[in-house]
Amino acid sequence: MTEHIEVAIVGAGFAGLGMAIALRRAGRQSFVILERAASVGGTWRDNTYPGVACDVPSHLYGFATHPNPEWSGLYATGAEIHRYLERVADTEDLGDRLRLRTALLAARWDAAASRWHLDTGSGALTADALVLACGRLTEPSIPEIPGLEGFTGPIFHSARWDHSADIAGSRVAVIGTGASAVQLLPRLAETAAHVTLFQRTPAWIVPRGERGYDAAERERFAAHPEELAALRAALYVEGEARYASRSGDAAASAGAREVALAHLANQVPDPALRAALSPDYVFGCKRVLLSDDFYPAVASPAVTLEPSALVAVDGDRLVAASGTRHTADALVLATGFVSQRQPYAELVTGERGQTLAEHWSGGMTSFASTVVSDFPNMFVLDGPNASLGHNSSVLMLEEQAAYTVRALAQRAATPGGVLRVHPDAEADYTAEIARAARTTPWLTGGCRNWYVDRGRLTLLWPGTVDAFRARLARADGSEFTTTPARTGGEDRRSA
Ligand code: N01
Repeated sequence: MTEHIEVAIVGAGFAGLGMAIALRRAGRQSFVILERAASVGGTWRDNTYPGVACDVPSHLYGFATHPNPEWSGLYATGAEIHRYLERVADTEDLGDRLRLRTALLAARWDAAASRWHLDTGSGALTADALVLACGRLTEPSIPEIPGLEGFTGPIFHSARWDHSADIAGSRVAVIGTGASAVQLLPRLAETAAHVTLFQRTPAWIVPRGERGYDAAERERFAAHPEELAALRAALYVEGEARYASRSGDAAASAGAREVALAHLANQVPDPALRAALSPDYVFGCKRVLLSDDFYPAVASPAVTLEPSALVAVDGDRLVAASGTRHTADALVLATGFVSQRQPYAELVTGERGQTLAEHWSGGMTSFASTVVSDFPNMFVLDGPNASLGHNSSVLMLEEQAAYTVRALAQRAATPGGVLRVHPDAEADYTAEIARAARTTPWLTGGCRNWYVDRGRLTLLWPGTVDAFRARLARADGSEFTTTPARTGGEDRRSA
């Protein structure tokens, strides 16, 4: 007999665990979390590059339901966040609901039984509802560069760090200057013989203001949860205020730009190097980075900045778009992720026999950033228009999980009900996003960023977290038709 559960969650990173917590709090116990890896943690399990850390303040980058007085500093390290997520899974006592080493191979809407049929690496199961919490920055983007496969030394992506490769004392080339590169470059510069940094586009970088919490502060947070809650609330307000400078408000972005340029001037005395590190596009168009040690590392004798893209590889020689050739023993690709074409979308087939990837062939769309027409009883977290450039993305997925719980309650009100979001609701929401994004720097700022797919903002939410919460609160359930399930042939059994 095929196992049947109410909700199958795919992915045990922040989103999947957040969904499980929300279901628990709503009294829904019939769920499983399928996780292809051997532990929870998602991005914080997979990214182990030197210097990996979060650029959102730690006390805001966690679940509201699981405050953590133990964070070591204003910004947590990647390993610390991974441990936090493991602790959350333990505290929530997920037990056999957490199916590790269980990859989703295919999910298909079974119209006859009105349920999802899932093939996994550990057998089949059926579910009334499917929650895709697979992450948006999981699949490394490997640039198509002639000769790359023939590079003679160790070569790996920042999110697949090869700790067995002994690159200390080597000449290392780093490709890219995004959030991952600015964190790993200063650490590599400390141990490598030399680092060559290929920068296709300079980033806007503001001071990070890193600081640790001492034992007395951590004890106080533990003893006074109200202080911790007040700190979280203050960090939230600070984060929301940042939206103006990222989204094109003239005064706010001019102020933030000045801060970034002063930071560059303070840390890079050489005018030619400073010019090479100066962005020529609007502040906020790409993710604004936080770093206190990137510029000093680039300005040090340990690093050479190549201010152009890597265009070809010939053995251990790296050819830049400028025509300059560099030699390297090891190559680190800090080249980002495939975000516009999510691999999980290939695995999911809706009621018209179309895959989610086909539905999204013109770019991701949804209603409420969470539900998609022709995919009944399906919810996507961290998918279309759910990313943020100004505040903690955990806040977004908590809102999405709350919306999903509400929708599941609506479904439950019709015995065995099937929720179908109206295509018009999806089209209207997509148009609403397009209107809100039209004049923002993400579309008009003159940069290339991973938020945009063929001229449409498909990954970033063009608003504050408050606005997202208010938008989801306005979704009153009329976006769905709810119909009773057809009688299924199989027995139902709860996990
Ligand atoms: O990736 P990216 P990332 N030659 O896509 C460059 C999150 N994150 O891993 O800008 C030279 O930003 C490419 O150049 P260009 C965060 O959301 C969060 O750094 O396209 N360069 C770019 O510089 C972030 O936004 C944290 O012109 C080449 C870089 O590769 C997201 O992850 C920490 C090239 C890719 O940058 C992705 O960040 C880390 C070539 N041939 C990451 N090809 C937190 O702290 C590509 N590039 C929360």
